[in-house]
Amino acid sequence: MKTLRLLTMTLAAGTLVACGSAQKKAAEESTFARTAETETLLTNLKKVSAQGIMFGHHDDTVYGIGWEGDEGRSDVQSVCGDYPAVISFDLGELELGTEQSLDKVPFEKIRKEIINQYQRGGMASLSWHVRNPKTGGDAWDVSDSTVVRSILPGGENHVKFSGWITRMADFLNSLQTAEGTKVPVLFRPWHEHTGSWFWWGAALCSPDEYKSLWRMTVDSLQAKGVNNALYAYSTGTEPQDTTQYLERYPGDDLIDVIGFDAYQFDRDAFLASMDKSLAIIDSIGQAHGKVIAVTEVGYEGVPDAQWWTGTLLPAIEKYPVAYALVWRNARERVTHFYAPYPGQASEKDFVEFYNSPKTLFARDVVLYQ
Ligand code: BMA
Repeated sequence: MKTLRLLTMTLAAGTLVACGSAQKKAAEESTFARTAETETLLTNLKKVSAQGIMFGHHDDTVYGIGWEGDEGRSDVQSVCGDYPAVISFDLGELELGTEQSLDKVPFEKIRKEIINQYQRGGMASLSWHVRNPKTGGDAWDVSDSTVVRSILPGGENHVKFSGWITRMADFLNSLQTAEGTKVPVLFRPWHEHTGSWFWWGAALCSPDEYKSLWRMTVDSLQAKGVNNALYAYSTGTEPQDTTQYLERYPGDDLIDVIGFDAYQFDRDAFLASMDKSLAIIDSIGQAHGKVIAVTEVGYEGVPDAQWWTGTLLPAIEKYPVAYALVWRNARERVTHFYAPYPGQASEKDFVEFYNSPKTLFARDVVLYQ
């Protein structure tokens, strides 16, 4: 079934070639345009949900349960034989100029794995648990409610934060293959802002300040030559309707993918909130022509042996979701994992999930042709 889908996607991709060269020309004409590969990725993301839902996993190839840094290793690949179609990484603490992220992954390794993921035909998504530029605390430091204002133009931390953005731009610009092709990525900063656990959260800044934060971020990255990024806006499950979802939306000109992050604690509550949030993004996605995704999802420790086909798949399959991504298998906190690994209780069910014609892994997708 996977082979059949691959063929369909290859045929569909064939029709994109002509379009790709037109985009390349457009990209060359404007300093701020995106590279042809980035435009092609966006075009294919818009089509992919007609083929299935891409599976994603955070930090998939950098560590897992009982291992760290093994070349080519992935808990997901060990269980089902293929890599996730989407792998996300977090760039928290890149802004400090240090060598490793807040989760102790060397940025050099992240750079390498983003390029590897591109070369296997999948997508990389990047979140940013950026430190608090005012207090010196971490992303979760919500002790001061003027941080966003302080980094906007005219604010006392604007110059400092501009330096942090420069480091981000340098990293994004450095994502290049040996042949010099810039690798497209999905950048997903300022996430879960409808809650109030990060310094950019709902109770910590006004809607206008939040929107300005986004505009400043994208404008600064583009001004520094970042032309290989798509941008994702992702809330928590707080919005109850489309108006609430869009209250802090920075604008169609800035955003390519809209999504939300949702975790299971109680199954019924999870299913209800998935359905509510999916209906919201589906309706906005159609009205605004945006790709929709479940940007983070999961059930910590996956204690339900049938969770993949019994809960996750039924929750997402009714909607044209491009991808659903589960959080990390923390090697340093062994109960903090969201994907199966060999011997884990949901391993067999995950293989069924993988075999479903509705799910897509790295070998199933054509994103750059
Ligand atoms: C959280 C947890 C933390 C981690 C953070 C950023 O959800 O996994 O341990 O530091 O994400 O990756």
